[in-house]
Amino acid sequence: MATNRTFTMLKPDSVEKGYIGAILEKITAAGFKIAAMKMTQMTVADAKAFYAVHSERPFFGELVEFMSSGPIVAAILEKNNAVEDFRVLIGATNPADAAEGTIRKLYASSMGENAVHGSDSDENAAIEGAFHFSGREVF
Ligand code: IDP
Ligand code: MG
Repeated sequence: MATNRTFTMLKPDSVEKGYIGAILEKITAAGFKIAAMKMTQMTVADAKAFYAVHSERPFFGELVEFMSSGPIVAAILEKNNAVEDFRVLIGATNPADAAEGTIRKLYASSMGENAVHGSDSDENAAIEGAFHFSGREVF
């Protein structure tokens, strides 16, 4: 069954390059409502915990270093079929493979520094949202 919420992060590359406004505009123009949002920075320990599922992958160290390197914008987004529709909006992990008009095609520079995170399942959307937000921060 389709859920109505997903979780995203505008990654450190997006924040550093000044793309917060442009990316949020794409997200809201696509019909997502913002249920929670904050600028924050993950510690190395936070990034290791958030991406624990990837701990055996060869890029894990690079990923943890990058994701803890600067501020991010974390958000919970609401829309019918949110998880699947948001993955379509952001495009493929590697921006070279991302479809025209997707956020990664427009704003990502590499496989690692790929502008945005999007949850891959309803279950992970709930886990990832709870990682970053307390109950009083979600509307
Ligand atoms: P996704 O973000 O499209 O779901 P995942 O396979 O879940 O992609 O990988 C999580 C993140 O790890 C990616 O968004 C990217 O930042 C990073 N990553 C994935 N594969 C590589 C790689 O081969 N080299 C460097 N970083 C990678
Ligand atoms: Mg993923």
